[in-house]
Amino acid sequence: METTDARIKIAIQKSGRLTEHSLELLQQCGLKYSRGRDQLIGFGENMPVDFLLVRDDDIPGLVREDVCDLGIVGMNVLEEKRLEFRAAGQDAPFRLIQELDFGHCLLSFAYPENGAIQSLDDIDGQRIATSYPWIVKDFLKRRNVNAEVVEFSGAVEIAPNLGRAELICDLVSTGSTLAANKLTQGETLLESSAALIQTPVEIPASKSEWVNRLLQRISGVQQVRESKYIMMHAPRSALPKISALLPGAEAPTVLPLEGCDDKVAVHVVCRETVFWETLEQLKEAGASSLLVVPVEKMLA
Ligand code: PRT
Ligand code: ZN
Repeated sequence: METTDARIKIAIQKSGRLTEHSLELLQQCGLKYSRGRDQLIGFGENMPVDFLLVRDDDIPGLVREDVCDLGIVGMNVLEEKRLEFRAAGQDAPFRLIQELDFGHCLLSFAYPENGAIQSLDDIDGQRIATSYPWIVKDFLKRRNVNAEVVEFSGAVEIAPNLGRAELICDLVSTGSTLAANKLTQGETLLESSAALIQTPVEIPASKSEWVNRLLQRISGVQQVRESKYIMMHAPRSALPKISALLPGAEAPTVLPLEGCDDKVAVHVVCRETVFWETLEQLKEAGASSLLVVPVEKMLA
């Protein structure tokens, strides 16, 4: 029993838009795993970390009930469940650890093209089809709008054509589903991405070391994706201007250049995307031999 209790369980989506990214994130944290015969559990081989593959809607509940220590799920699902739990008198059902850099989408209203509804000002008394009834009701209440919410579990975008609703509220990423159904995107209620959550229950000492390690590695993986290591030569006098141009950089390392008194080598880690424009500005400020290389691992 002791060994099972000390293993960390992470809930991730079984098959959907977040699955591949979630598995990739765990792999980038160094996890090697094998899948159970039923494919519903992944067993960590080199860390005391296992994952459960489940429907995304079940993830907040599994983490809230401490069946899983951690979970990766969309902020849209989290917010919907948070409001549902709150209505049942259960506050703070899970701890949000950090937002992740995948699964980006918007939860927005959408109206039939060229129809009577063109904005939220026109929706009093109308029916809204959505898979996010709690978020929509909460939004309408705060805006003092009186509209009816019709719950749909999927294919929300066809509701107006079926005559089941006058407008919809659904997730949008590229916008092509709305366009294909002749719907125009309206006001956005929520900007979402995947997020990492933790159980509200205190992690037992037997697990806490590995939970902390894993959280630190996940945070490191997220930072590394944007980070770049920049190297350049620069006149000593241009250093203040160059430092100011570097996005999200810590103090640079300045190294002497053999046989060159007025020029130095500057090395720096930038924690934000480095655009061509920044490189051009650095060059204008006097930098030369600019080199930008990706960072593979980072431990703050
Ligand atoms: O089976 P399970 O319940 O686990 O999966 P699911 O069908 O509920 O979820 P899934 O895999 O579709 O999405 C999982 C998560 O991905 C969502 O909860 C969001 O956090 C995130 N995500 C990001 C999206 C989208 N983008 C998205 N575009 N989820 C759904 N969509 C759908 C949207 O509902 C609409 O039908 O894609 C369509 C719109 O896409 P575009 O590109 O045409 O605008
Ligand atoms: Zn789902």
